[in-house]
Amino acid sequence: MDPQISIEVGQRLYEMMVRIRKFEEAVVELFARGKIPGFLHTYIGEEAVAVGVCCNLTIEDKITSTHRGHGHLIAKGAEFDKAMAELFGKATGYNKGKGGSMHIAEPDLGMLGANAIVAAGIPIATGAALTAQYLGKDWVAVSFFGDGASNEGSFHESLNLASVWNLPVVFVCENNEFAESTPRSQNQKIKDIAIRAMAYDIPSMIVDGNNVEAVYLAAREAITRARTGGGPTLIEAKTTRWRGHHEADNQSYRNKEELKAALANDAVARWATQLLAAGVPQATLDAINEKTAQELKLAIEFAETSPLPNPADANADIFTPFIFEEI
Ligand SMILES: Cc1ncc(C[n+]2csc(CCOP(=O)(O)OP(=O)(O)O)c2C)c(N)n1
Repeated sequence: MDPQISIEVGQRLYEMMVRIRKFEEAVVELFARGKIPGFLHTYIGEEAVAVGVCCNLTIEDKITSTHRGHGHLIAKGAEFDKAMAELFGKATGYNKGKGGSMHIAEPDLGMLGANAIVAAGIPIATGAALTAQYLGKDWVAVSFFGDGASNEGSFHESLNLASVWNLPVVFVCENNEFAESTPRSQNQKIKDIAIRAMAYDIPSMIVDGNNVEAVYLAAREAITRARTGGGPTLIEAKTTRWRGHHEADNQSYRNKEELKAALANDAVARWATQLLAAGVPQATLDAINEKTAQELKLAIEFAETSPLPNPADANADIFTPFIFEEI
């Protein structure tokens, strides 16, 4: 374990990864049983990225997420019960069941939203960083997005403005080498996405996204730079998506040997090994797993027994209700 990381932080990193892993494993099963409507894109295999970054953030800091957003939400401090209820489409969810898996948001946690539109969170984070600068707040904004998203115009426009205006924003590219079923080699010629930052005179870092310690330390540097007036950074985290693009995708296009190697390179197991070597007792890790499993069990019961939203409330909490009234 790197000496810059205390045992306390190390355990926190482990706990947050376990929280995401267990939540995602549960929703996979619940989705298969028809409990969760819509599409489900899981974050299994990528936990170390959200956790390594978000463990450096305060509740005031803002993040934007993607269609693969549960991990970011949990890493930013979400409670399982309201998150699970939202995925079930229940009235007790974070967004009263109107957001669901791909549009879940909780501004009180600084989580400005998952987003079904690829790359749409990047300008939102950039705008949040502009807000901080304009209002003289010391929060920073972090945008999580995929390798595919880095081909979108909004990625390039956001990096350009963030650079020109020296905004307190960190761009975190979760490079899992796939955009849906398309391998990156078919839509990008560059070896590393980090190189794109050079075009905007933004510093960049490449990290092993399966090494939570490496992500944590890289993010700490980038977030400190942003918070102290040093402007934006692009972090490229090389990671692996374990499951299909979404739960209806059987991944027939994937190289099975590569996938097997990725499963053997599990960030959660790797970090557990490091913690044990640093002297953390196995019983402590077991207790974290047990506590998380208990909380999850209660959250599933809460979601199952919660009411669906009242159709009469369909126009509440939205910006343009009159449009729906006129239709
Ligand atoms: C603007 C836009 N274009 C296309 C899509 C369809 N789509 C959904 S997810 C996805 C792939 C995104 O890949 P990446 O950004 O690498 O994220 P990952 O799924 O790998 O996490 C695409 C093309 C979309 N939702 N929005």
